[in-house]
Amino acid sequence: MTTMGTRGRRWSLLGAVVVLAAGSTLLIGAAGGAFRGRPVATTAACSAPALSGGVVDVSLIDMGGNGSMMMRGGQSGWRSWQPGMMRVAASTGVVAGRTVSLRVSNVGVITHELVVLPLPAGQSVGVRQVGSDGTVDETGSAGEVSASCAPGAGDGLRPGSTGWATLTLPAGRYELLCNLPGHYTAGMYTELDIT
Ligand SMILES: [Cu+2]
Repeated sequence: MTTMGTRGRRWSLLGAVVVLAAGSTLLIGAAGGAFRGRPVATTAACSAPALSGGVVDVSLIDMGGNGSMMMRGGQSGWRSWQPGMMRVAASTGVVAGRTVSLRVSNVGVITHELVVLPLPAGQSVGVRQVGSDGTVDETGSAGEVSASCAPGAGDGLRPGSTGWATLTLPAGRYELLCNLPGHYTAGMYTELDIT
């Protein structure tokens, strides 16, 4: 939570931090080229700049890569993920005020993302219909964090990296979820309410 007293100072630091974040992205891009062809277990750690509004820290968690421990009945790919093997953990389930910043860290070993979908009245998290491709319908998405060491949408939040987004959300209930194939059914969802 940001107090009025620290807000001004945080904003004054924002410019410098953004420059640093941009530099980190360039370094990671260079590292990706150097290590192309090798499995990338982690990427360089990075941190988000100062963020406005109510800040929610989100961790994306998995119990390991697509290896033998994740296999089910000899199946491979997303169908091998079992419920409970992945998780979205948020630092709070309720934010007061419509400006919400999501600071999302991938602490797992495979790529994830975070999508914000409004929850229909009376609907619980984790019950959306999953298509044959292992994903849910993102129609009506209120935002996404899926870039490594950068804000907003990208090609996925790589292991060890952080992404972020500041959203203006109408009051209501939302579901934060990872919509990579099979990750929703593996347990990657949680509720965030805006009051
Ligand atoms: Cu995921």
